[in-house]
Amino acid sequence: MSQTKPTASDLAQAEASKGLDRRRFLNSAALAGVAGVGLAACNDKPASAPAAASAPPAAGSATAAAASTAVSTQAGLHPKPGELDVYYGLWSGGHTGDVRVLGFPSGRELLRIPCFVPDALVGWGITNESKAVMGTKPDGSLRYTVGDTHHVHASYKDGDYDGRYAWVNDKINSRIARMRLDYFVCDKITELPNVQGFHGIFPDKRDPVDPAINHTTRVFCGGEFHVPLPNNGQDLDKPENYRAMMTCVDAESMEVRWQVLIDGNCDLLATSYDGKLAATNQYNTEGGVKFADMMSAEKDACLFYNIARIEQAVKDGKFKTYGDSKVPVVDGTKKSNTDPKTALTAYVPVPKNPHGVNASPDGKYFICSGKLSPTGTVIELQKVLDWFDGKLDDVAKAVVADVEIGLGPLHTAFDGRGNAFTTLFLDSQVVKWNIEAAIKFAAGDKNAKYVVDRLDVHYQPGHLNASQSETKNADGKWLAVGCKFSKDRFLPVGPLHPENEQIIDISGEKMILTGDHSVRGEPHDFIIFKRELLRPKQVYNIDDFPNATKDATSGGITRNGKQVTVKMTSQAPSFSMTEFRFKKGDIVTLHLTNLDKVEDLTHGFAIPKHNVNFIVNPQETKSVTFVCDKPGVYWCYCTHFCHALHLEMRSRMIVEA
Ligand code: K7E
Ligand code: CUA
Ligand code: CA
Repeated sequence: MSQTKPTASDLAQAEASKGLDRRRFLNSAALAGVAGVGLAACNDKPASAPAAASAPPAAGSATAAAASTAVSTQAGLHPKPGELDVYYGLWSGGHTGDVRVLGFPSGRELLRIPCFVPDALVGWGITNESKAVMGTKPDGSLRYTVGDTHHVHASYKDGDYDGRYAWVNDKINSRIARMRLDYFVCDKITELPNVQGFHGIFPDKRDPVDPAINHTTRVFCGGEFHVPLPNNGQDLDKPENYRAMMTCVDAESMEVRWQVLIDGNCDLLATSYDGKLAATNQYNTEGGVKFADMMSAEKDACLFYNIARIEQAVKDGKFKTYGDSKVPVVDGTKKSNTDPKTALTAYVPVPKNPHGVNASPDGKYFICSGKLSPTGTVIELQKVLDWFDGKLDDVAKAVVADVEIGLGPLHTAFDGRGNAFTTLFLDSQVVKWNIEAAIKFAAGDKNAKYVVDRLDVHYQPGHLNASQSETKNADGKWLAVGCKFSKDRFLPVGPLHPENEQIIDISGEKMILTGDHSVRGEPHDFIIFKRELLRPKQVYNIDDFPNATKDATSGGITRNGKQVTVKMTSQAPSFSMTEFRFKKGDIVTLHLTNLDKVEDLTHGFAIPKHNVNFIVNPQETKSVTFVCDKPGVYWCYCTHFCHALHLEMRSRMIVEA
């Protein structure tokens, strides 16, 4: 025990002794940001009874989870040395622009998959291959070096993940990245036209028309910010002409298939298990550009897209294009879609400024969170389909429950046993509630106790997700919660705190908090799924690389004027060339093939003073292009520990004047 350095708990105690109530302080700080914009209730509950004050009447029996001393007995929580995790987690990295791979339930970080932003470990943004994926300017430099990933989702087959792909959004530059889940690498990035603030993303789960196609073929992308169309300097001061769109991208080709012009700002996105519907939760259906204008209407919408009808409209030529984009855009605005028989879209009214829409694993419901309203809204998908079929007179009747669950509800996960788990940002809690009981309560049965449990989390949770929650095989074992503020939960490291990804055992009636995992900022959404759904490969197939050098003797240097091509190999502990010579002004493209076939035998290749470093995994080929502008000797060396003679693994690059 240290007598000199304060620990985090010392600090917490010191603060508590100053009379500062941490939980209440956090709540009032968070509330300050939304004061005066119509928040439905005021949270002034005492810290000792966190569940009581904000609980709706129906939650009378819910007890304060802080009092719980239950201990999780589920297997896998603390894997012993050498034991593997049971689940993979794919985490968005936020504005680090990457995707993180975590093992669960241990919470161990296994890998970061660079997508939109350069990565120094693997040389993403340095190699020619990664630059081609990321996109370059005419001079060969990267078009963008910033990104903001929020939502990561994987491809489906038969309602569960098939281990082929995952997709993630870049909110800053409206790009979608695809990752191959066999090699855990980003292989394609597409920039979406006509939109800004691409936020929600979700693959379809089966084809809307062809029942034989029971896997993902499209990925839907919600555009959040309103922009002029085309956004080329016109209509700058006519916000009434600004619009957002929902975009459909082909899962295989990654080409943009079509877009839908809509009212409001798309936030999150969900897709139905039957493939027929996608939905975005819309805020700012008022179309305001100023803060107060965006919150003036009492209701916003959960906006449903009839995918088959939209694609028929595109086929029938009922679309426009904007600016330089050739992408067909159909009209999904509210005023053009009032006749259910022909409507492409349906605007289901939900309390204002919703955040988050999630599909229940039984395929029946979409749940929208209120954010500014303390409610969860349950929408029955069959009723939305009935409206499109002319069998329901008012689409608002698709809402089968709109129940109070707590302050600042954002995102919802499921246990596959009929329960929903929603993050309460302002209450710093997760609320567990039963969907069928909520529907009964909404139908008038005031004895229906829909709130099952509440648990304090630390602090201000954004996304949460449960193991397998976004598949029809939700297994109700673990719940992870991405807490946006970690405050006192970890050793202080200066002003920038890590996020706190907490893990909760949800196998029983009561939730049990089992772990805090610090993560580098700034993850948002994530998915957790069984490890057996993936079949990762640890060695590449050399034939997949057209520029591979297949043995150590067949490489070499070829010159065409100032353009020089080097083909070389690595095999522990040496490179196939120990020396190469260039002339000042040469433009060199160097292809490096790693001939090692042994799993885990990765080499690096760094060239001092030339801004080059990258790795090659077993049987992989990568290339870099650089200019020899400074005569001298440069020791190229292996940066990735590979062998007892790793330090000796180098080549002498000579640049003659
Ligand atoms: Cu709630 Cu971008 Cu999914 Cu963040 S969003 S938390
Ligand atoms: Cu090769 Cu280190
Ligand atoms: Ca934070």
